[in-house]
Amino acid sequence: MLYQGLSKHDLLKILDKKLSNDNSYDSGYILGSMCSKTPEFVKDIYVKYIDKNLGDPGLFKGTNQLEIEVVNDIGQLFGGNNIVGTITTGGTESNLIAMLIAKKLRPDIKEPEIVISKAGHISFDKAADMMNLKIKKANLTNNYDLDFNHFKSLINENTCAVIGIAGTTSLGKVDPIDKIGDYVNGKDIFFHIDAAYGGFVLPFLKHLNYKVSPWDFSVKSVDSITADPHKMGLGIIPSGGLFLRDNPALEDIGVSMPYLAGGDFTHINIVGTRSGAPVIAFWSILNYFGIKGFKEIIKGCMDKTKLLVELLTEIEGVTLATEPDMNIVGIKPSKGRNLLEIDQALRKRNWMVATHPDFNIIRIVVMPHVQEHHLIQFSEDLKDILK
Ligand code: 0PR
Repeated sequence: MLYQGLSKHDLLKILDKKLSNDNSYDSGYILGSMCSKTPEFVKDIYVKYIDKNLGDPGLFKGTNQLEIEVVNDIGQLFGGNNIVGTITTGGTESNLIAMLIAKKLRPDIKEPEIVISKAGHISFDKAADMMNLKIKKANLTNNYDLDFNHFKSLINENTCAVIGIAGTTSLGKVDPIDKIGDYVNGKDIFFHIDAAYGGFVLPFLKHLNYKVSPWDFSVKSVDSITADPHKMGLGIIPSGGLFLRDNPALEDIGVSMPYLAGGDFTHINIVGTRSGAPVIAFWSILNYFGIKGFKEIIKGCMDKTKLLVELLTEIEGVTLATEPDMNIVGIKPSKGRNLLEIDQALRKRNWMVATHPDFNIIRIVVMPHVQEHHLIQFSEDLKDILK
């Protein structure tokens, strides 16, 4: 019953009960999520600054400066200088803003189109739906890579944006971003990179001497990048990021809000009122872990990914969809096995994987909360199910 005037003690008791059937990252059963546990140290910081509103940045000039600083630092990490942008509510909002910019930059196109791989995230379908864009999807090869020739063939004079993916949702694959960059170079087409997942993996993989093909602002024609703190950046939910190469044309993109209490401000976010606390939390996370700390976290995830791959090769009834490029593993049922049946059987044993029927794969994301013993138990259960 509502509005009883309960004490904090009673509220917590009731909430603990009501929320008791939520899953926890610590259980190890969440294997298919791209989000993870918030680092413990940042919780106090987040709560301390919880009422900052970046919808009215003139009131919170310090928080606004911190956002600029975070965007700039990440821009540098992504091989850029003079990078502008915003911390958003997630990859969807970042991708929506990027598509809106692309559309607005080409008012001359009557029926604008965007081109993306078939492995593109659903947020681009949402963008197409909301902004009346035609979305064209390029095929994948047998190894789930982008078929670049098909991709190229979809680009025409109505194309306002092409999207390269640096870490696909289903398998963590990276598109040939330098090739796309070369192709669109000199054409008036906005080149957006969706690194919602890979953005906080790839820079550190490079530091760890993994082979990483160019995916960021080091590719000359890249105009913008989505990269989410609330995925591998370990940020608070919600926090996404949109990073843009500074360009005078961007000045006409936002919406001016002249009546704000803190004074005139131009918004480019989809949302209006937005919390500054995730920005403050992410600034803290970056400065707490540093490059060294992130490298260690990514190394841990990659070591566990290798372990999972080894465990899977010993299991009959499934194969690896492809050699993982990052900490995402795709499992493919062997001939005669059914994806959804395997998924159901895993669910009965509490395992929560991500199932992609369109690619006939089960996805495991080896996030920092996933421990070795969870993967060992999972593969034993999988083996047992497939017996
Ligand atoms: N771009 C890519 C490449 C993504 O993988 C995702 C989300 C997005 C954009 C959109 O990000 P937001 O969800 O932040 O708007 N990828 C995950 C997925 O679809 C989202 C997710 C995260 C789903 C945690 C489930 C979950 O438990 O798998």
